[in-house]
Amino acid sequence: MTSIINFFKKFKNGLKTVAFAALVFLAVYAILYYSTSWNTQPVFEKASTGGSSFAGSINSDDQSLAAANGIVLADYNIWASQNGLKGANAKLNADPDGDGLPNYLEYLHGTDPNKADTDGDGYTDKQEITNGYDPAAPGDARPAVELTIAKINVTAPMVWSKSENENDQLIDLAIGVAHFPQTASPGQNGNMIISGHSSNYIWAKGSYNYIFKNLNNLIPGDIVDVKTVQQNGKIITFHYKISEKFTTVPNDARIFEDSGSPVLTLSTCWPLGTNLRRLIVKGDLVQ
Ligand SMILES: [Ca+2]
Ligand SMILES: [Ca+2]
Repeated sequence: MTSIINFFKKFKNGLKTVAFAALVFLAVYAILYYSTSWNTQPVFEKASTGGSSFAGSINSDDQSLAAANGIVLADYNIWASQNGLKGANAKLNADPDGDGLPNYLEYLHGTDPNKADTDGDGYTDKQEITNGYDPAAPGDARPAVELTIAKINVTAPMVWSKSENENDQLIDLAIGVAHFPQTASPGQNGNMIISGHSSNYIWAKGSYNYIFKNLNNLIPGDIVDVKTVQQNGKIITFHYKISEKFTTVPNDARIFEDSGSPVLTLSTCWPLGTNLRRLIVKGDLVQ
């Protein structure tokens, strides 16, 4: 009988111990739950509406890449999911089709992240973008480009000049500012040279005869925007921050200098009303 009573006493004490241990566990868990960030989801996952496998591959590098390029991760996530990208292949800087163009640029350009040559014209997406062609339109289609310099009230279409011949250039300058052939494309590595009129004969045709007349008002730090519009409607705007300004002779090697980094060179005739010299304004690509 005594042993039965002892058994129940021990059993009762055992229950007390288990109950106590459970209380301690719950208390510790509650403290940790509310005192750590375990209960908070990464910002991306809160915004995510896409596949769950993708969310796990996003890290802080992806988040900063997205922020630097104006990408809303929730939208990117939907796009990645629609294109069947999972795990490591869904990361912003992954390149599942091996065309050299990371996913976030495929997203911005509206190209196929699983197809190196989206428009099937024999050139990879990266080749086309690097050389200023529309990666989502076959053949030699160029994106439409608009140059905007808010400070001096300039907005003009950029003409992709095909010839270095001066007379051909004048035809292009009548309808906008002119991209000098074989120089870098918007946002790409190299020196992109764009020229515009600062003055012209009063009888000259065209709406852009004085487009760069106030170029001399720019100073280092001012911003020039170069907007590209593809046929699929994708718009990407590149920003260049003015770094230097000088006047020189028309064939000065400094105008054409190419260090490989993305630089914009704006050129116009100087002094106003003459063709003697060039006013040169240079800028570096910024985010
Ligand atoms: Ca790619
Ligand atoms: Ca292509």
